[in-house]
Amino acid sequence: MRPVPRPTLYVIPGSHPAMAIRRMLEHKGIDYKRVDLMPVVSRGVLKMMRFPGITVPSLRIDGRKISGSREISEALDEIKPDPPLFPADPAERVQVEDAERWGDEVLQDGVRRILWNAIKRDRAPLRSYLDGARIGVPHGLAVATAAPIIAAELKINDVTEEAVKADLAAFPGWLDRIDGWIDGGVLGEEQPNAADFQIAAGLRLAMTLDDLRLAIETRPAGELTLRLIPEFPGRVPPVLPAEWLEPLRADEAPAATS
Ligand SMILES: N[C@@H](CCC(=O)N[C@@H](CS)C(=O)NCC(=O)O)C(=O)O
Repeated sequence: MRPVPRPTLYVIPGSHPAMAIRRMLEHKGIDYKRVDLMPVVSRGVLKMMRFPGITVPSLRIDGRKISGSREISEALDEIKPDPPLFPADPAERVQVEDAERWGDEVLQDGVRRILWNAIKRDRAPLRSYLDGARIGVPHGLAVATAAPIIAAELKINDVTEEAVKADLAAFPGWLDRIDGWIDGGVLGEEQPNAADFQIAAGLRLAMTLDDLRLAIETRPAGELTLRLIPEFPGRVPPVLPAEWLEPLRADEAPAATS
């Protein structure tokens, strides 16, 4: 019998959905090999390897090629049901799937836009996201030559000033929604589910920005995030315009005492 090859996970350093899948694999005790790809270049590589999508995370496992964090979380439960990433109860499962979808479509995209806008303002912190990554070129060189990649990412992800301002204005509401799910038992139970990992990864990347960290870490959402993902490479010192951050600052203010 031929040995079964180790699953291979394709990631981009600093990718939050890729981190969600890394933690899911670890949670399930699935040994895997990680391949770090450079952003943008990743698209061509995944296409060449005939993955169904051109984004990370993409996973090769049991002879299957799967792209997309939600597709992968579903497949992982089929491949190794224990511990489960989705509840057995159908109504509870729908709630977790809804939260996971929101974490993917709203939070994930918003945090990605905020991060690339910050990197557009100051490219130096990009190097900190490469900690521990093997991308085939020296990290200093990668950052020094990153201008075309940054420009492409701003375009690919529609990172307009308006969109980022709107994301930051919406952020306190996103945190309220997540805290509400924790309160209602959809997130934050002892056994983490797929939505826990998806949302914690989005918030964990957001917490690498000094501009956002305080507003998140003081809340139940922040506690959950640090419990599930204590380590995440990268740090961006304050760089976003103060007026864009006002909605978050208002949220951070301690309750008034009379
Ligand atoms: N929402 C999808 C897409 C993920 C996605 O867009 N990943 C980004 C990295 S966070 C990517 O691969 N971007 C390609 C690039 O940067 O060139 C998922 O959760 O899998």
